[in-house]
Amino acid sequence: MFNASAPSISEVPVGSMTPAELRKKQPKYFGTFAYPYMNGTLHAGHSFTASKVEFTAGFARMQGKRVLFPLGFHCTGMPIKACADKLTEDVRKFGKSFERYSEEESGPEPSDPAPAPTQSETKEDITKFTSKKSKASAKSIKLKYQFQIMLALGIPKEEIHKFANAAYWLKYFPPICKQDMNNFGARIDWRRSFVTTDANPYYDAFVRWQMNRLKEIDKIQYGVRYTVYSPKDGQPCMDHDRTEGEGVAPQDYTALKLKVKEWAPEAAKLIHGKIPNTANVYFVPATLRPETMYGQTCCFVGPKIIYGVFKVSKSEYYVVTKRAAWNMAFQGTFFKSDNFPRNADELTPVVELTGSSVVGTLVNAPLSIHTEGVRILPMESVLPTKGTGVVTSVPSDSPDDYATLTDLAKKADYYGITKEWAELEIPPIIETPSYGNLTAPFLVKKMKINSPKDAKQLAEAKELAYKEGYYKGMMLVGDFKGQPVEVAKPKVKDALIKNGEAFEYAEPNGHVVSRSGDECVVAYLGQWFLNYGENDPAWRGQVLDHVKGGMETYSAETKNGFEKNLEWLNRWACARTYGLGSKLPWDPKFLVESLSDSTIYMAYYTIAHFLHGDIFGTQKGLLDIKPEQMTDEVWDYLFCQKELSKESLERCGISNNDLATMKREFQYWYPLDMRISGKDLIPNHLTFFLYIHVALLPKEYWPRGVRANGHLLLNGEKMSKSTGNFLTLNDAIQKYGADACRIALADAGDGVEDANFEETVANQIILRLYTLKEWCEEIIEDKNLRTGEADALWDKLFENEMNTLVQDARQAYEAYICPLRFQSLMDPN
Ligand code: ANZ
Repeated sequence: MFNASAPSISEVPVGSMTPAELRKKQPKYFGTFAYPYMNGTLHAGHSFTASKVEFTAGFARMQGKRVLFPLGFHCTGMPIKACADKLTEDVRKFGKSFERYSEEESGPEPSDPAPAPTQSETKEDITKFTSKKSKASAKSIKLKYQFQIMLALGIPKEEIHKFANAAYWLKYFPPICKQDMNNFGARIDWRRSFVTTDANPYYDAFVRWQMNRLKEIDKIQYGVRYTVYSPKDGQPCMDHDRTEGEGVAPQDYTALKLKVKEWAPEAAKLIHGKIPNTANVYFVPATLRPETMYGQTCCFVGPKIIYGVFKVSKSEYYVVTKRAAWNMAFQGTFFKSDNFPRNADELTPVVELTGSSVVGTLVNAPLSIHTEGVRILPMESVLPTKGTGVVTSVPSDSPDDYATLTDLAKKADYYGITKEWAELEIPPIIETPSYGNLTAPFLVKKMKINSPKDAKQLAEAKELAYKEGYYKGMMLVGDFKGQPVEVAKPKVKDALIKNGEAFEYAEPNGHVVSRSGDECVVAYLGQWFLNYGENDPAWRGQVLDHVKGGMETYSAETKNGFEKNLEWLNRWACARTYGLGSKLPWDPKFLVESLSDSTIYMAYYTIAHFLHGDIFGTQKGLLDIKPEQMTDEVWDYLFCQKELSKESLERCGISNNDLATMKREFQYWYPLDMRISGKDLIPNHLTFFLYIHVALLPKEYWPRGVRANGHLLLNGEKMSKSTGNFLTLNDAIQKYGADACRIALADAGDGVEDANFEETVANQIILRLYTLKEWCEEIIEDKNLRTGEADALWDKLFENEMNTLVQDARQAYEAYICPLRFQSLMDPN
């Protein structure tokens, strides 16, 4: 009963009714949650998500529907491979049983088995894993080596070396996951399970098919673009590969080249003999407003910031922060793309200078009306963590610049500068309807900003100035005079770049740390990407329409989350060089990235059991089909509802009957009724899931519903390995038993807001269940009870009461709320 199948083609012959009619005649329910990542065991958070499918599936069964609740095992991506590689290193260092490791090298060894991260948690770095003793004695133990983490996972020391082979993880964890889910009482159809990656050749064929098709319809493209990148890993670092900085994207700047005409005396001394006299040195500010460059009157540096002078070529040097130079190193400035550095030591400045030492330097500012040059001046608010740490100043349009310059001129002596340097003429650059042609001075005066330290007001003024300038401004000077700013901006930028006076520069718009602990940069890379977002508006429009129109999201927050995300989500790099996965069919040096191979695998569940009898595809499935028979055309036929040509039919060698049998399963179970996952997957996995369904499948088979969960708290607090407030699924079942766990999870919450697993509730439930059982047994034993017809008034009242409860429960389930407040159970009165 828990291994349901579609009505067979002998029961309901092909063509005797449409798939929709069949689904109506014999109702079905197909629910899935995100397959868990196999670098560890399941925890209570997984069980919470799983319980939503489990309960809705159970309800559907009681309504007489056929129900499909399958589960696969996700192995694609970096984490398993990264841990296996670390273990290889540990074994090399300490021996097969780590016998050469001495205790003093690291802290104490943890004794408790503890869980690994989950699919929705893969951002967490399992190398930062800390063990739990008990909540009271929770103490974080830094585990330096991967083998220690494995010990913490409860793996015997002698076994650990086997995990140095990534394939071993795939063998080890899936059976544990299955056991835990079975112990939890989840009624999963295990016949349809599989591991991802090329470890299962059928799944591999399925992934290759989707990649081929997406490329053919131009949804996958190749291009050079800015990507968040880990120098240490030597590859892009996407959301799932990060321990910090989820959602952080590249920010593009125009990097302007301000040639030094005359060094300030202190700087001149410092660079003396280090840079050839004939070379040009440039201060390189990063700006978002190239169209304002006509109005530059000086250039700011942070007086305490340390800058490097970096050699670009024999005749060219740049003054920027080391951080900016490191980003530039991956954008073609210092290194070629086939020779990117791995280590920051490979990029050392010729000389380091503090900001204060360069104050007074005269530089030539491209486009500025001050053709005789402008000065480098100090600005306290320059951030060392943004742009190049060099900021060109346009007081006509930047309130920060105007406020700083006013202050510098007022207190020139205090700042140790010549007053005139801060008093260059401020030319009008942009005409705006609201603030005139000197936006920044206007706003600074209007908002009564008296000092460059009025950070909050300045930020507000900056926002107003930027918006007004961009959307309503008109150029008053330069080659694009009379044109709107919006139009002129890219033209000015292009012209500057063409003249060799600027170049593009990008950096992450926030702090990003990779799982390998590396601070990420932005690289300019050639790569394969899924063309999500604004560059394919028709595709995005279809997805948006489906979210707004056809799809059940169970809550307004989830719907809004999708709508917002669809607005900003953009191209997604879908190929990698490091990790486990399926190879890109047309460029096999790349692997399909982990969020890109997991978008329509729910369709694979519908036929997996026909293809293979075990998760690796080594045993025959219900039909005798070899992986190589699953050609792209066969997948098209099964899922995209395309005809199979005579040649394709011959080429695959699968019988018509077998093909029809598989297609029936897909057409019956699809569309997916409910996909469920943590709400943190809305911005990536769940949106990709919609995009790819819409791109590949006919509308009839697009997802019917997506439900997003809140995070599961444990006893009202965030679950966290480092605080010890953590519960594996196995622990929970050992402690409370499956029934109490299930009820406590049902009681934990239904919405997008955080849910809460209360251990006291789980405990009380055990008692209540016990009392209930006792009471039932007692009543059954009671010989004094009346027998005969149940037609007395009390019988009718009792029946009526039961019917009301059934009705209520049904309504609650239909509204997808677990009706399991268990009032009567929790509150026997
Ligand atoms: C010239 C300019 C003219 C600018 C203008 C603004 C207005 P947001 O939008 O916050 O990203 N900037 C660049 N690097 C900086 C740093 N390290 N510390 C402080 N400010 C920095 O700001 C981008 C703008 O912030 C850049 O564009 C730069 O000033 C400044 F009318 O360049 B602008």
